[in-house]
Amino acid sequence: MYSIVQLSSLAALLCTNVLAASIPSEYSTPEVAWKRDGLLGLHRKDYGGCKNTPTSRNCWTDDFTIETDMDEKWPETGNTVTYNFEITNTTLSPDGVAKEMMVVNGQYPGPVVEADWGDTIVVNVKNSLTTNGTGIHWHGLRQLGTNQMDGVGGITECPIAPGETRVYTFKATQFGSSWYHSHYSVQYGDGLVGGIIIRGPATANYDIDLGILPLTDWFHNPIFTVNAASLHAAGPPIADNYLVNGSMISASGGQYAVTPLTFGKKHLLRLVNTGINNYVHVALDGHQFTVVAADFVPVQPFTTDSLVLSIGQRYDVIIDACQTVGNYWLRVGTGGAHTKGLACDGPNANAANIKSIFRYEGAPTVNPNSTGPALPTGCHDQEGIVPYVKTTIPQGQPDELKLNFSQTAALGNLVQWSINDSPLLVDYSYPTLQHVLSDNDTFAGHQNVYTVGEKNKWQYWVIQQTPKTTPPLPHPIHLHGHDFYVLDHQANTTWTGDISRLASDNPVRRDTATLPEGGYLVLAFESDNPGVWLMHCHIPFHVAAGFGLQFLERESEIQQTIGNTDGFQDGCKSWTPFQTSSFPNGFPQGDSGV
Ligand SMILES: *[C@@H]1O[C@H](CO)[C@@H](O)[C@H](O)[C@H]1NC(C)=O
Ligand SMILES: *[C@@H]1O[C@H](CO)[C@@H](O)[C@H](O)[C@H]1NC(C)=O
Ligand SMILES: *[C@@H]1O[C@H](CO)[C@@H](O)[C@H](O)[C@H]1NC(C)=O
Ligand SMILES: *[C@@H]1O[C@H](CO)[C@@H](O)[C@H](O)[C@H]1NC(C)=O
Ligand SMILES: *[C@@H]1O[C@H](CO)[C@@H](O)[C@H](O)[C@H]1NC(C)=O
Ligand SMILES: *[C@@H]1O[C@H](CO)[C@@H](O)[C@H](O)[C@H]1NC(C)=O
Ligand SMILES: *[C@@H]1O[C@H](CO)[C@@H](O)[C@H](O)[C@H]1NC(C)=O
Ligand SMILES: [Cu+2]
Repeated sequence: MYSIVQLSSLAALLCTNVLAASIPSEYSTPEVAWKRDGLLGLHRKDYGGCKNTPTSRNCWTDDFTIETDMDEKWPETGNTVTYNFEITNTTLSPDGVAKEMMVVNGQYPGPVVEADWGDTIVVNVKNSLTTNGTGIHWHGLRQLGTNQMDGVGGITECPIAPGETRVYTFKATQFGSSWYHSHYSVQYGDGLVGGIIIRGPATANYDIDLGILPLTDWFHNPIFTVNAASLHAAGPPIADNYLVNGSMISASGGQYAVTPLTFGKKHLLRLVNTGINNYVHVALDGHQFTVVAADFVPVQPFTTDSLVLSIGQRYDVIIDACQTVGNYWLRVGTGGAHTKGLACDGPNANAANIKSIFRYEGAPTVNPNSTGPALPTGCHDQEGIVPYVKTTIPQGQPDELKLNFSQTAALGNLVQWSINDSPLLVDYSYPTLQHVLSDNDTFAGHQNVYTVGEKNKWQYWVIQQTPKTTPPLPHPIHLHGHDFYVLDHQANTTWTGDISRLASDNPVRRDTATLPEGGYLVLAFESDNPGVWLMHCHIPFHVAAGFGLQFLERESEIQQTIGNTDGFQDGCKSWTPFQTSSFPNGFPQGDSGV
């Protein structure tokens, strides 16, 4: 019989050995240079014959590996995966407190959309709500050539009217982890979210895929009510609780989420911040995370005790179940002040007790008694991220997007976030894509349309806030239709125009990154996807208050690129009568619409 001491030293030895495992060397090939319009990079040569197994996760199928630049190519599997979503109004109690929610197929979180890299995904979305439209955005999916499938009411579609169905069809050109959510005002905050898994290769090996672990702050009041109040309030709303994988305890009951681990195995866990207001820090007692992807971008593996995620961000991590068989807490901490305050977004009434359980197979069904160091705080992006496929970005001068904040006493202290003095406001019944299809280049004042005309060129933008005109808050910036490169970011500083500061050698690339408090974010993307693409702060209360803009990219090519627009046209035919005649007191848009 082993003593406790022997057991734990055995475990420690096993941990060391397992962590040392890496991509098998027999598959490593020399780095080669590649180039396409304006883009320079290095990757390894693709090769055939290597199969994706627990000891060769870098392989996928013939000619596609972790080295493949997924902006350039992806498998043509010829396969289609189909899901049927029905959106309903349902009472559920994720933390023991009953709440009227809006969910997919009666469940929360919604069903996980799973596909292989290169598959076509079809989702039939039926709106069975009575008094709201809806529309589903597939966060981070590039939607190459399928702008009308991006799911943003007032931009790429008219919302789906009650009783109507919309078919979203798009290709999984990327692989990794993400989530889908309603983009209809703040609706996703009431539960209209779910995970997306696109199976593909990885930069380190694992045995078991645990799937998505969604993390979100949680309001007991209806989210439209919380939003209406926050549009007239001086500080951020305080969330009542926080959910891990759709579950938490509260004074009214509920339960901690449980994730199974198998001793001696390495587990891939897909962390997603599906939240509403909070940055989160996450750590698992007694275990480290080996990070292999940030958003949809594979990264050089690195090991860390904890991770920070802004809303919309994802990390794929490998957890080595090499500790004594037992129960371990996953600890989740919000970004900053746990009371009402502006220093860092996201106070939470349950901040001191946000946890879930990781239970080894064979461990008793009890709460963990494990301990761990205090979680870091702060609302910023995770350090240490190096994209696996390398890219060099030429330096270029960014155009300025000036962020401003105002509260207007005459309008009941109405809060507005503006970009170049204009808070975003979309027209659900006349989306931007309809402008494009009917050759109408006259945009309404607050559509915040920025034209990108060039083909396959780098587009540089700086989002600037100043401590004098905006409360010093960090904002998670998300761009649709593209990954972007983070070239520079500074808190409490004004961009000087010095382009020698910009990162050019393999900068961080992802679809959501932080604009630091009081400062700026310089980003670049390649104009390789004709369409109308929203860029916005992913805090629903902020984008509802106007913090968003649209890139109208290569307008003259959009119609031809997207092809058949019947679904789009039918959507507007059924939406417009709902919006104009179902509300005796007028349609209650109430905010930016997205
Ligand atoms: C949800 O159901 C309630 C009760 O039937 C109704 O009052 C509310 O308008 C519905 N909400 C939506 C968005 O359909
Ligand atoms: C959506 O439905 C909620 C009730 O569930 C209502 O408060 C809100 O005004 C509706 N908003 C829109 C834009 O349809
Ligand atoms: C999340 O919850 C679902 C439903 O209970 C479960 O099937 C899944 O394994 C859980 N995921 C993780 C990572 O714990
Ligand atoms: C923690 O729980 C395990 C059972 O899961 C038990 O064997 C151990 O004695 C407990 N340790 C402490 C310090 O309570
Ligand atoms: C910000 O908005 C305020 C109020 O509308 C205005 O007075 C100020 O000039 C704006 N500042 C900037 C830098 O745009
Ligand atoms: C073009 O769009 C603008 C803004 O939405 C609208 O006011 C105008 O009526 C439209 N023009 C035509 C010809 O439809
Ligand atoms: C930015 O300025 C704010 C307000 O003056 C201050 O609280 C914060 O610590 C500063 N942040 C950084 C990263 O310097
Ligand atoms: Cu924001």
